[in-house]
Amino acid sequence: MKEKIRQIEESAEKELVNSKNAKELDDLRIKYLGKKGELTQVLRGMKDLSAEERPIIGGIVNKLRDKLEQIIKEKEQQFEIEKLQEKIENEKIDITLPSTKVKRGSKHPLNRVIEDIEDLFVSMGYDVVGGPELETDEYCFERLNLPKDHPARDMQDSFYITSEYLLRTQTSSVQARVMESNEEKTPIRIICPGKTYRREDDATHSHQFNQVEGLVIDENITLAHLKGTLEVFVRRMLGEKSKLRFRPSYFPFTEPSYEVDVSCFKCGGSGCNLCKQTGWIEILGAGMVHPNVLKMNGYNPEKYGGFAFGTGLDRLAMFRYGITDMRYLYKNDVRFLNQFSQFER
Ligand code: 2NM
Repeated sequence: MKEKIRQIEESAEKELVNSKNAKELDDLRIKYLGKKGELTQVLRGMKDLSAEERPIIGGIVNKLRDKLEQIIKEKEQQFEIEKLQEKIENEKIDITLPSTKVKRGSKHPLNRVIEDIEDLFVSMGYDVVGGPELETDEYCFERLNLPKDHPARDMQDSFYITSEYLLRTQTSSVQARVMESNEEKTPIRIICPGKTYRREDDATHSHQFNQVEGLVIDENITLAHLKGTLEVFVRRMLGEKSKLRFRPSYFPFTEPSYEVDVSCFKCGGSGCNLCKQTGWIEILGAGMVHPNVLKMNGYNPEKYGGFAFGTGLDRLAMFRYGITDMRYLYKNDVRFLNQFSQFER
């Protein structure tokens, strides 16, 4: 009996220690410790032993069973660790590999220009205001000091929908609305960016274009306020070295009126193809709000004065990014648009 147990011990220990995986280990557990296992058989055979032998053999078998169970437990732990390590090894991620490229869109050059202008004027206390693109004759012309028979109404050809309604030719219609609806007639500081429409279509003119107009109304507003404001505006948009030149001009809604030139940002003023050798580029119209405009929109011109200005955003975007044909801005060709992802602002 003892010899039999010794043999079981020898082979079981050897086989268990040499087992290579959980399955083999489990098979061996059944082989030795299972219901019909070799060690279990020995325990069954104990009923044939003498009373003196039984506790001795019983003790040996129990000790062996504990020992084998201990080995099995250790092997199980070992396989568990090996399995985990294999998993970690297989699922290892090389964080030094380059990532797959995520395609990102880019902001349209016009939106870049509009957002920059809005940021600048908001930082100076202005509100940004929008209004309808389909306008009435009243807000587009009448309230801006262009009565029905005024020759300036022919200055640009408009898209009339009916005899009363037209697509707005400038965003000053929005400003007329703001002046009118401000019932307390308190000071105003606004810019109005938006789409405007005229009947023309070539490389430098589109039938639809984008404008921003500014309006300030308060007591004691002078031309100096206008000049200072436009200087900040233009320097931010086209470079801090920019100089401004005011040329007397005519608009029905302002008096006096000016066309405003900026020193050429390509040659610095010495003359080149962009400024047609003049050193200057026209970019803005501006002036002091006409007393009639103030009066018609409910402001007392004895108490209040104001300045206004307007500029084409399309031309500004073209200057800023070196775009040669305005129509590129409206075609949405991705080969054109992708080029602007390089610009920070
Ligand atoms: C320009 C040029 C000069 C202008 C005038 C007004 C208002 F509302 F006061 F009448 N808004 N915008 C104005 C003045 C616009 O654009 C070239």
